[in-house]
Amino acid sequence: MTNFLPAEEQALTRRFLETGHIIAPAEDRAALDRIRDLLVHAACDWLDCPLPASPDAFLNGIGDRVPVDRLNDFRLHQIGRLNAEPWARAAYFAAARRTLEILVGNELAMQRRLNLSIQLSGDSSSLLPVHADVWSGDSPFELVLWIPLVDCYRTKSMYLLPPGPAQALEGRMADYTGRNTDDIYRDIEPDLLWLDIPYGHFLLFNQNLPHGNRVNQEPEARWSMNCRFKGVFTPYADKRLGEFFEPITLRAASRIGMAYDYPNGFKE
Ligand SMILES: O=C(O)CCC(=O)C(=O)O
Ligand SMILES: [Fe+2]
Repeated sequence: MTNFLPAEEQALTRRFLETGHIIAPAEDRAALDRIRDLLVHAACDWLDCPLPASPDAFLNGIGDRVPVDRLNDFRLHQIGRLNAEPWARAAYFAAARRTLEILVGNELAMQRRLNLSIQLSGDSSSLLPVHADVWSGDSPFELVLWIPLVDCYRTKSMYLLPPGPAQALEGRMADYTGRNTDDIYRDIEPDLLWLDIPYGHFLLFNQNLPHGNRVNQEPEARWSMNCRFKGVFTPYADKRLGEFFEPITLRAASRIGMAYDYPNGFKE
């Protein structure tokens, strides 16, 4: 295969293909801090409390202020506030723009809503069992940009099955017919990568690989955001352009081509 990518882009590509993910420092740290501040402000409005001296300690300790039975209300409030800010998606993109351009493309479609996940220590009510997004209506051309708002490690983070074991699992998938996802989890557990992602970093991963989370056994709350990106002209599955995805970096030639109509009565 011809490959005119510069050497450093080829190296990143190889690493991503081999491991199914990249963890790297945010490319625009101020943009990420701005998102975190927005969520801290929104939380303080909901809780009717003063702004904390340490956003990090406040977010990690949110379980002391929000009871589990109000967690979903709280999370929906936070997501609403996040997506109401016109700048938030641009800031999210800025946190990993260069890496997305190398691994996905420079004409991108981005999910229209940012997702937010909050997992309190010991809470089993909002777990995602092992899955690949592509198994349930996502296109195999999408990557997920996952950004934590607190340090995420061990069970406070998510796990990913790397490409080798994932391929082996796909080969014996028929064996699991009629069994549940816990059976799959038990079988793949020794091969799982628990991704260690400190605040200030992003995770970009291949959602065709099995992934998920377990009960957060660490003492603090997990806060993470996720959002999907794909090449704007790559095939779509259930999540459509205009509904779920929106183009964010269309180039001149594409805009010209999309707007072009052959002249009236034109025949070859
Ligand atoms: O945040 C997690 O633990 C899982 C996220 C996930 O499944 C996704 O973003 O596709
Ligand atoms: Fe997923």
